[in-house]
Amino acid sequence: MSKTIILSNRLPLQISVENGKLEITPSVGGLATGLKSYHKDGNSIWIGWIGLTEEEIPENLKEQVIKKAREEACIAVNLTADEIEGFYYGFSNRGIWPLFHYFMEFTEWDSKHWETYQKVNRKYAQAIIEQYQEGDLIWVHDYQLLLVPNMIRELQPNATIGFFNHIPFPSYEVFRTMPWREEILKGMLGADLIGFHTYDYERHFLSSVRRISRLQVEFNEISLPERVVKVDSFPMGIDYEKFEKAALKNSVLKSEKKSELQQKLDQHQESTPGAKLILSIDRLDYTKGIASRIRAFEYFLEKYPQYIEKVRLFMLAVPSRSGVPQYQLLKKEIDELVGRINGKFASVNWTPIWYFYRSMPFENLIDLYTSCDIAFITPIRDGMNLVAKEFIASRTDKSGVLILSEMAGAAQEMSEALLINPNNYNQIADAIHQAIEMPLEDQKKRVTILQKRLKRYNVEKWANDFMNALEKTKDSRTIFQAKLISEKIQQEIIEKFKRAENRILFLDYDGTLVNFTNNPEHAFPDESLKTLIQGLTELKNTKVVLISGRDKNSLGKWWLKIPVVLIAEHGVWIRKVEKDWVLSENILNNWMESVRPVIETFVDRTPGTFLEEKNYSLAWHYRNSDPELGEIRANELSNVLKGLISNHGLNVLEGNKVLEIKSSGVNKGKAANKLLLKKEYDFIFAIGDDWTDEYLFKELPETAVTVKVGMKKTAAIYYLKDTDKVRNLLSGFTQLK
Ligand code: ADQ
Repeated sequence: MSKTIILSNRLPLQISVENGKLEITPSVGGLATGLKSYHKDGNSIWIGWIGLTEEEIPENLKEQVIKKAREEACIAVNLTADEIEGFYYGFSNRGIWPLFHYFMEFTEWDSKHWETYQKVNRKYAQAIIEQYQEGDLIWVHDYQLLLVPNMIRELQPNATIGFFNHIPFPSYEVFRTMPWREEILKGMLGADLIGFHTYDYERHFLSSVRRISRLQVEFNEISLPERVVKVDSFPMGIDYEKFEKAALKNSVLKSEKKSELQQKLDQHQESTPGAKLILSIDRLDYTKGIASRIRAFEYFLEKYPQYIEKVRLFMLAVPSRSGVPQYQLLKKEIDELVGRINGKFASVNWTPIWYFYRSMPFENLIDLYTSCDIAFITPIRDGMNLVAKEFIASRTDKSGVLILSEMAGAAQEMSEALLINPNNYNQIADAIHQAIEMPLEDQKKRVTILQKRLKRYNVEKWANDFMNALEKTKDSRTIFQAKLISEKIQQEIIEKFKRAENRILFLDYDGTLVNFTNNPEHAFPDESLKTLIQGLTELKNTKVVLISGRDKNSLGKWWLKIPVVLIAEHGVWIRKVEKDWVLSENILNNWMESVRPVIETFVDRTPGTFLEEKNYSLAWHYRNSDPELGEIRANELSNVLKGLISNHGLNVLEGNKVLEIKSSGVNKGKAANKLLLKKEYDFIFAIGDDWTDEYLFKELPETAVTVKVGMKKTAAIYYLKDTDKVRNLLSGFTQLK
């Protein structure tokens, strides 16, 4: 039975050695908490690090560590102290983490860390390969393992691999500053499905793929030569029921059964009736905006002094990444800030901030979530933020107000919260004021709507949605694979070719026989291509037709001495062997005068684009423009032109990074058909890479062998990956001589 293999940097459990014995505790952190319930219920194994370096595990306990992990369906990856330093503290947390959260001033790029990052990613990939069996689904998590998907792909090309990024993906302008940006994207693109929390992160990622990897992106699909990668957003939910149940249980506990913390909280409530408790919980991380939050709280007390002695901020910061200098500095900054503000406002009976720097057991988290009046969560950047969701799920009496930063991914689903900009202290102060004064009815209304949504989009749904989408990528791959020309299919096509008595080959030029170049004039045929085509023309009863969108002059010049039929400008011109060019249709070009200026304005507005004037068509090329701007402008121009040319017998053709306007009576399909009418062929072959070739594929009889170059939607029967494979197939034909 096939299984799911989950891979994350850390396992959902942490093993420590206490007095020579192994202790197991659950890991904190969003990912571990979120996925744990999925792992528990499903047929899955989880691979990751256990939190102890190889050096820290005593020799005599090593076997036991493996066994303990196994009991939880976990496989431990062993990492040395050096590896943790370079891979985790170094590249992941001093490079990727600050960059992806827009803290560019904190990024440190070190090639040694990068080497370790690659080495450790390979270790994780290897651990997967050892467990992998055909049919398994692999789900890789987060920014520490960005290279793993492609490393697995290299070893298991047919594996189904999903990748989920738990932190933001920054805009192209930020991402491009990374020294190893191409390698990182290549690593991620090894996956079949890439998931983000929000559409914004997805959009940023696709934009980087377009601009840096220069790959074709259509909506949310990226076309690689041999497969398609799907990108989507899956906002992560929480184990709603777990929080709801725990909160309900808490609410009926007798006072002597209550935790020490809960008793303290109750005492506070009793001693200062009417006072409000504001809760703040995060890992101690500069992205969480803890220091700004404290300053904003200070600003609030200054702006609304009537709340002095009536409001308290309960701040819980979980120790995190204390091996990274920025985190040590932050800890110091927060200690000082809390000290200063408490000193400034405290009275005999009241301190404004209660600050705790430690992890807390789940029961105490529930105590806090249920006892406070307001949750105050103001990250500067946060991929999602589960604390905000957990707070809402725990409010079983539907009271409470959530103040949430609009920079958290969660804000996109939680518009009933009081959304604030974490840098705007005035707005935050007003939000605290509004939260304190909010009537219960209003609180209940907001919490009810939020709960309904969180209950439905819980972590289980999140994981299932992702896994279903991953499963579906299998289907599309089967379609591509079935049609991909394997050795065997290639042999069959060649055999068919051999048996035929009259053959005709329609070969597109750019992107099919030669690769694209930045300047179309540089894509002239090399000697080996000329030899190949010459070879084809020398075969008996074989007509070779080069059918292209190019102008007749370049084609004619390049193929002067080789006896091929040339069709230029998608069928406007035809040059038979040893004949002159003939206009194949009675085509008008008087429309050009009015369309040319429109295209020229687009050339002016879009750097890197140019207008090509052919005899009977105008082409706007945007291959060299900024890819994103190019696509936007191409869409715009296409719309403008379609409006302009309707009822004029013209057509806008969308080619590979080119828009072409020409008479609608002309296309490659019609041009090819004319040749087919004159003679019977028992082997018709057509190959091409873009939309203009689709006319050809559709027009030809069903018996024709039609081949698309690259994995894109097509009416062709087969695919080939690239121009090398095309040449290889064609040279198979020539070997019949
Ligand atoms: P984190 O940055 O770790 O996660 P978050 O989503 O808030 O942030 O998750 C924190 C988790 O730790 C919560 O489940 C919370 O209950 C738990 N926790 C907090 N304080 C605790 C304490 N004192 N003791 C024990 N547990 C505590 C990363 C991204 C987020 C993203 C998640 C999930 O940075 O943006 O939401 O992954 O994708």
